[in-house]
Amino acid sequence: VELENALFHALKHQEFELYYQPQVDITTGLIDGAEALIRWNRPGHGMVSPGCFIPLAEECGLIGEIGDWVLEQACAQMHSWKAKGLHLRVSVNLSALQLETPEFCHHLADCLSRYDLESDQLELELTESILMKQVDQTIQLLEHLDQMGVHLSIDDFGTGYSSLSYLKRFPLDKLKIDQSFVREISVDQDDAIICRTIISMAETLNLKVTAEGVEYPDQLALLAEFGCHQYQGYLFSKPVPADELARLALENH
Ligand code: G
Ligand code: G
Ligand code: MN
Ligand code: NA
Repeated sequence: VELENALFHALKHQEFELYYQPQVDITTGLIDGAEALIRWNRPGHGMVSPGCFIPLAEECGLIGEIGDWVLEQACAQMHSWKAKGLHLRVSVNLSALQLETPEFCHHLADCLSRYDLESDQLELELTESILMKQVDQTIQLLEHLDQMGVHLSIDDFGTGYSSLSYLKRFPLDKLKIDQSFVREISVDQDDAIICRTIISMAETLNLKVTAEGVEYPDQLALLAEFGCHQYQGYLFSKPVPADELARLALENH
């Protein structure tokens, strides 16, 4: 309960901040997007990881407001980057409860238009468990988002239970290979095969692939060989504050 109150307080007193991790085009080596990752600068506690407080926010019903704040903040950031000549696509992580809110699409469209953004500048990251929850309803919703022009990706891909037949039915743009498969890609033959298989399946389904958690050049070299499009990871940069991301993107062009 104490933590719950602290979360509520954090929303009101702007203790949240979005960090951004570059997404790098493997062929060109250029930054072509960034994933927004929320941080909580809790007074007296330092930076608190979302792994700790997002599950709690989901339980206590604050995830709706936090999710709205994240969308608003990400759009405001893209707007201000645009003014500096930086056209970066930002991807935002969603919780299941956000998608279930009836006004979600409306709120999203409103946010994009208030900040004068094209909808294809925004990407939404969904997990397999979100997608598999109520498949038919989810497909309808995703089709609406797809028609709006928003990009859709599956986060932590490979760790859930999505069936291939459903994958084909969702209007997706991208799969993000979970970092657990990337970690030992150069030493574990099974992980290498899993990555290669995801990439070739994605090609068949006309989806882009982002590899997550890339820390070493030999991991990147294998992913490049398998035809992976994009990567994120400490090899290029950890998640950084918005100004730092802008600096990285401007010097990398
Ligand atoms: O950045 P870090 O690796 O600590 O993130 C931990 C987890 O928190 C990841 O699973 C990530 O998807 C999740 N996360 C980060 N930011 C957000 C957010 O804005 N909304 C939701 N729902 N999850 C987030
Ligand atoms: O679940 P999701 O993929 O949204 O969460 C991404 C998480 O992975 C974030 O907490 C981010 O800080 C973390 N992360 C990003 N790059 C790397 C990396 O190269 N290595 C490791 N171990 N974690 C990473
Ligand atoms: Mn993510
Ligand atoms: Na992920």
